[in-house]
Amino acid sequence: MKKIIFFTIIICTVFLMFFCRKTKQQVDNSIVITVAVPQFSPDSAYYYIEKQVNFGARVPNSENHSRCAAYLIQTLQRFGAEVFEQKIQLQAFDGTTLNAVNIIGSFAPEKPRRILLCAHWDTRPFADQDADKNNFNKPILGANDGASGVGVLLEIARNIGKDTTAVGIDIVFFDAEDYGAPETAKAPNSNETWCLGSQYWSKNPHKKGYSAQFGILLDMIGAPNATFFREQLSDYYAHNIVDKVWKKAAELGFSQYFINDKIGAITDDHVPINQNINIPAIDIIHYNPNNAHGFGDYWHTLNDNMQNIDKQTINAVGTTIMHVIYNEQ
Ligand code: AHN
Ligand code: ZN
Repeated sequence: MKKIIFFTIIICTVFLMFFCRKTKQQVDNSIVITVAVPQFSPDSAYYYIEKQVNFGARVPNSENHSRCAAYLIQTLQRFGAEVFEQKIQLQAFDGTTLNAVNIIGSFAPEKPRRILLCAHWDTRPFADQDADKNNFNKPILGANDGASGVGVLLEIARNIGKDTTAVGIDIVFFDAEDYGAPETAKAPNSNETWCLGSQYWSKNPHKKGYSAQFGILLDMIGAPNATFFREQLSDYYAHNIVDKVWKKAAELGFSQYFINDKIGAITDDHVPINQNINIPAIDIIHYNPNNAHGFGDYWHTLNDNMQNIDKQTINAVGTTIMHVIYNEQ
């Protein structure tokens, strides 16, 4: 009988070790806490990406854009988040008034210690990097540039709704990131024409006095064999967060995606977060050093469709973020 109990315990332990990937966390020199991290599902994340792409291009002021907003709000609510809809009118570089909406899903909103996870959900109105000049004024589907970060965050939201994290989590989907002036427009201060939704939110957060321990931005995180580097402004404002995330990715065996080398500054939603609301925030963004513009071949082209999404890449990013947030106390 004792033998049976003994073997049952051994088998259960092995089973648990195999199915729940746990990570050990050193709290001080003596106590080691083991945190169970739920399994990120790349299939589920892929589905949330495809759902967005199936609305068509999500350019502000379009019908597709409104329908996608409703889907994102409803999905966050279904996962148990408290959802804030920040409806705003923003001026694009060309004078167009954009009816934009930042969508915020808060988990455990009463907790004072918080982590901000974000991505932009709009897509670019111009495929101005397309090989065919006739496509320059066509909107992009943004499977990677837009939907990938949002899809991975929805899958993370689904998990948090079931198994709560020790800290509170705010998931923010920024609008009007990608309505920036094309190079041909020769707009003055063209950097400021990007990231309009996050510029607004960082000066007018959904809650007065809002803050978080740190922020992580996901941008173009779904392409096959994507590479993420230590972006200069992330390293400048949030060096220890870059370290934390890249170290966790390496522990999990994802070093072929998370490259421990530095690259130059990228204008993205983490910049206003660092500069205006003073939350140390990093950008995880696909960078390709072989391209003159620095991004993937699909970038701002009509090829940014579902063929540009790879389950292994979204798994690497989603699993890494899950391990980071579940280990935060
Ligand atoms: C600029 O093109 C200035 N920044 C890249 C940020 C971006 C655009 N991310 C996605 N699309
Ligand atoms: Zn873009």
